[in-house]
Amino acid sequence: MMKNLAMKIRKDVLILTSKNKVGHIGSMLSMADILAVLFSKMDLSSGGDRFVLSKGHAGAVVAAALMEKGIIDKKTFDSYYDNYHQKRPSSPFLPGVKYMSCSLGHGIGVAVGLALAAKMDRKKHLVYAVVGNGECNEGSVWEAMMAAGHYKLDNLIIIVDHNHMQAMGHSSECMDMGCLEQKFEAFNARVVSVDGHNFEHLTSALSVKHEKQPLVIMAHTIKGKGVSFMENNPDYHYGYADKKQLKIALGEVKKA
Ligand SMILES: Cc1ncc(C[n+]2csc(CCOP(=O)(O)OP(=O)(O)O)c2C)c(N)n1
Repeated sequence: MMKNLAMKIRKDVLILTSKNKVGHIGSMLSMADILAVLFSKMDLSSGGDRFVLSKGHAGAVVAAALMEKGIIDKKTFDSYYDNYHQKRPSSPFLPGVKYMSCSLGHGIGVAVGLALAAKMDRKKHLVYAVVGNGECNEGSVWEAMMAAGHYKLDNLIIIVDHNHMQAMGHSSECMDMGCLEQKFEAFNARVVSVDGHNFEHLTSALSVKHEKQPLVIMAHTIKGKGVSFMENNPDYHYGYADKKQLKIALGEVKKA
């Protein structure tokens, strides 16, 4: 079921970005499996769990997942890129989504605030945030993690879409951060490392116990996953599929 959901999400964003001639398709394909698992587990009802997308440039993939879960309709999804820059960071457009960051490095800080507020209000909902590995170059990520550890935010779950790439290429060459797991651990997070395209690994990681600590799921992924010529190809950070490529890409995604 989740595999099918992920396939539909990939198909949706390939078509949408191609039609609108907008980039970041590689960033979206790398997190499709994460969202398929996460949105199957999360309470997506109003007043339920909260979601923050810190790597907001991939926001259309969240809209696709919400559409496939029946939360938004196709018309809303199809209009995602209309007035894009006004809409992207706002929550009413995508229910349950509290924040989609345009400027990288702010999502965890927002998620920490939401989790802390939930604790203060004695609310039981959980706060989930997806962050990019390149985004972890930003110091604000670590300031936020310092607070998450200090306040023992065990209602906060952060998933790092660790595709080992960022805007201009491979992270080891752009800005080598070494072992990201150790860095999150140093801020008192419970860290689990998984294959971010393995539905079972992702599902069990979401159930790991993390008393008095935030949980960080380090999801090792492939940028552009599912389309052979997009995988690990920096051209598809800012790129999208043209008409000819779209046909091939959709064929590959359906077959996978
Ligand atoms: C503060 C800031 N600097 C630069 C950018 C431009 N930018 C958009 S996406 C991106 C790379 C992000 O890499 P990563 O977090 O690894 O996400 P990926 O797309 O690889 O999944 C950059 C530098 C931005 N949006 N915000």
